[in-house]
Amino acid sequence: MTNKTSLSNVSSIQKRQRLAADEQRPLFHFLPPANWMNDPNGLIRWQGAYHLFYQHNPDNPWHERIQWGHAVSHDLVHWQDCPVALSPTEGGVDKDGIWSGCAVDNDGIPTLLYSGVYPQVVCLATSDDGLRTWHKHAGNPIIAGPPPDIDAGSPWDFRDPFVWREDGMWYMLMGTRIVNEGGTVLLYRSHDLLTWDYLHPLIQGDRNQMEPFWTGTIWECPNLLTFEEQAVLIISFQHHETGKLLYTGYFTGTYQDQQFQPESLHMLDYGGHFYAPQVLREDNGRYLLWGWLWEGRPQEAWVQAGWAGVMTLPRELTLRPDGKLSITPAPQLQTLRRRHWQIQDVNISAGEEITLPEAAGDTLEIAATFKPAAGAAFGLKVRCSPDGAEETEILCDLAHGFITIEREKSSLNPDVAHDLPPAQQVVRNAPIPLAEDGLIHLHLFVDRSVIELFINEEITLSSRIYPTRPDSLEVRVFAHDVAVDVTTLDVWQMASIWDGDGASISA
Ligand code: DQQ
Repeated sequence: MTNKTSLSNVSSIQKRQRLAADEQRPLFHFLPPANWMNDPNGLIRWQGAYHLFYQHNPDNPWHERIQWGHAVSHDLVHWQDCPVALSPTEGGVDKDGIWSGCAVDNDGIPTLLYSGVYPQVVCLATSDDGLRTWHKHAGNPIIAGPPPDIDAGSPWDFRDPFVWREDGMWYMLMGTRIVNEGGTVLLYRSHDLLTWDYLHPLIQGDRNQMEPFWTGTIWECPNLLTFEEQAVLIISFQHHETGKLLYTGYFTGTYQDQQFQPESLHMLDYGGHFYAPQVLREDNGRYLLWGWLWEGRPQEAWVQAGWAGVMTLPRELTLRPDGKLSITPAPQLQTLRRRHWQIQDVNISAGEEITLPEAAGDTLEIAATFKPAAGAAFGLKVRCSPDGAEETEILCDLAHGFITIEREKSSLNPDVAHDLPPAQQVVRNAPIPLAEDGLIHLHLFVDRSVIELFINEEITLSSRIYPTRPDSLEVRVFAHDVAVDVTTLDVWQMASIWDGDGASISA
């Protein structure tokens, strides 16, 4: 059994305590004790516990000489910090950073496959003490670069191994690009995780393809999800020439005989702050997914705050009959629900805006079901100051066919960007997923500077907001020109996953 106490780390508790008074710091989302975090890595369930590794700079709140942070949870909700799992080795092939990768169970040996930089190569590490400490393989790198027939640039881009077992063999996806062509995912095969044969590109992007949206010029962090007949390939898109991280999408399709046949391409999350997710396959065939929520304020603010980057809540992914993903918050999160308010069967007249009596806060779960008439525009407002100077609007606009998180008035801080940069405008407005019953279910989590919105269990929008006023706590429901029926609206105060001093609570 993994020993919970032995994995706790006193200095990480002190770091958390030092930042605990920061009112922008989420209380029920995972984030590191301090400093920088980006992609989730190495998600694995080991002897019942969930292990979450993540791209981490433990020394500063910016992306530099990245290491693998590590946390463990026994309930998927509360996390305990573990010592940093992997750090660069002076003079080694990972001397400049330990970039993204995955974890597998190799017949009882916990094994990490990660990207060493620079140049970008694949490395391996194992643990013999229950995932606490890691030994890098003496023969690293196990893959020294892209295959010779792939022009992945100079220096090449070749990273983010995603590994699974299939018919007694190991398979690996690698994110890369082909110069002047587009982002690409390569497929490899091995019998022992150490010696790898390159098979072929699993999928190749076209840098000129604009529909349904542009997929950039390099593809990162591939994840292959297999369901009975269908498969889903998740990819994060970057514009290599500007270094701009764009957004994450997924291809529906089929995977058979080491070939992926794409059918359609969809956005995985709208909202503009979500990137580089990774999945963990549960024994019941369901997938859990975490993504990185980056900051929506300038780097000077990260430095001042002493931290940057948050993990999403765990999301459950299943396959819908149309081959697309159904996305819902993991049900375990319900254990954080505390004080509860509810309204039922209320008609909001055209032009009306109602402040919910008592149901206010900066750590809330809200589940609202609307029965809209055609052409209605309605929604919720959260983190509202009583005078409306600060507010964040979740707008469902049926006439124009989109749902958005409007952040124009989210923060009175003039340094906070109110809108997304041009390259990301495609994730600003999400299409409205229509349910057979015509209802719209908004499932919203507000956690101080984080908003995660799930719509009809299909579309998600994740955003960052930075209200400045301590009284920006009210919740409102509104209708524009056409009245709307609110069938039910539940609000829960959410408990913190850390104790009063900001330290981890044992699960
Ligand atoms: N982040 C990692 C890379 C990955 C990128 C570096 C995506 O491995 O491609 O921190 O955010």
